[in-house]
Amino acid sequence: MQGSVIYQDDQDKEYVGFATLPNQVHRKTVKKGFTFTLMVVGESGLGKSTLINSLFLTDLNKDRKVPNAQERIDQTVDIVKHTVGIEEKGIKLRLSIIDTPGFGDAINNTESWKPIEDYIDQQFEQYFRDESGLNRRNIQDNRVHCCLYFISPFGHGLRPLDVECMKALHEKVNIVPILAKADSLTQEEVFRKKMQIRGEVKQFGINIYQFPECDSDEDEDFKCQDQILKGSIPFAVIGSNVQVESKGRRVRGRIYPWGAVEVEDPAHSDFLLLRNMLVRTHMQDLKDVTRETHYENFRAQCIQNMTRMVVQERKRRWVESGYFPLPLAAVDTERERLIFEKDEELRRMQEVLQRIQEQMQRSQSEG
Ligand SMILES: Nc1nc2c(ncn2[C@@H]2O[C@H](COP(=O)(O)OP(=O)(O)O)[C@@H](O)[C@H]2O)c(=O)[nH]1
Ligand SMILES: [Mg+2]
Repeated sequence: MQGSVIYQDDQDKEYVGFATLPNQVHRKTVKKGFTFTLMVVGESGLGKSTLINSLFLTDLNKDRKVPNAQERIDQTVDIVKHTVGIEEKGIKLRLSIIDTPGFGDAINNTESWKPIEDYIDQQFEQYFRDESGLNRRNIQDNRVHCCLYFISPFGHGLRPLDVECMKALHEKVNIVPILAKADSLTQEEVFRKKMQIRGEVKQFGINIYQFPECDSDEDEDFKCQDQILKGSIPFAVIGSNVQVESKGRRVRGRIYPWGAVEVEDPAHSDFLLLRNMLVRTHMQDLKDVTRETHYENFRAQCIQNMTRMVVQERKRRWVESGYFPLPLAAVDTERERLIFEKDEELRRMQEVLQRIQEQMQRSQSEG
């Protein structure tokens, strides 16, 4: 029976025990807690700070006091990181929110998104450095997993600045487009604007976050929810920092002479859809795509740059010493590049080994 696999019947099967693997993984993650970093980006005054307050800072953390009308949010002038620890049914989530100053106010807006792009890169860089260091087990993951990009409800679709900014960021972070201040549009206008923005995203080649395909064996209800989610992009949202009286209840909303709009009413906005997507259904996928696609791109780029620097440094040393082990031109060939890359890897491993030895010696002499 060479080459074939024999599956035993259930009754005489001896359990090896790997069926507990999911539990083990789950327990480990639960113990460590989950982390997630969300960023808001877009023109000034579109309600970014208000929305993140509405999304998380109060709703998920009920002990926090709800600010009253006087405690309005000040204009954001710097990139600010808020971190909240949330615990639900014993599961810990460390949620970081990066609020960015709105751009578009300056006379010259060229590259006004640069500080945001740099911020995202810096987090990758830090992770890359930690990952190549000794303390790999305790790396803090500050990479930005999702960027809510706010689009004005007042313009005609995307502005040139929006297109430029999204294109500067789309290979670094998962962009989820948001149609801001949806209460200023009628239902029909919301529908038409969504269609227009979706068309423009395609037309300008902007890669927004793609929701994963639904598995065919999922139940019908799940598939239906998934369709609604995908059809709602860009999410039309309403934010508010105050609680209002509506139909005898106190809810987060905005009062107008003609009535109250409720942030969490699905008939009024996609707020709940967005929050469920971020927290309940797609948090892990956003993290996976960040790690597997965006961070991987960054890492590959770093290694390429490092190799180039090593090659240049060797060339420089050869020129200085007047010793050429190979024709200089040959150094640029693919084979040489790979050899240098391996050399570098070896050198790094030796460094790490040496550090471990030093540490062991130190702890022996201390003990
Ligand atoms: N109509 C309307 N106004 C909003 C909404 N969200 C925020 N605002 C108001 O818009 C102004 C700017 O909000 P802010 O959150 O500071 O905008 P940011 O500059 O994008 O952070 C404030 O006066 C908010 O009260 C919304 O959904 N609808
Ligand atoms: Mg702000």
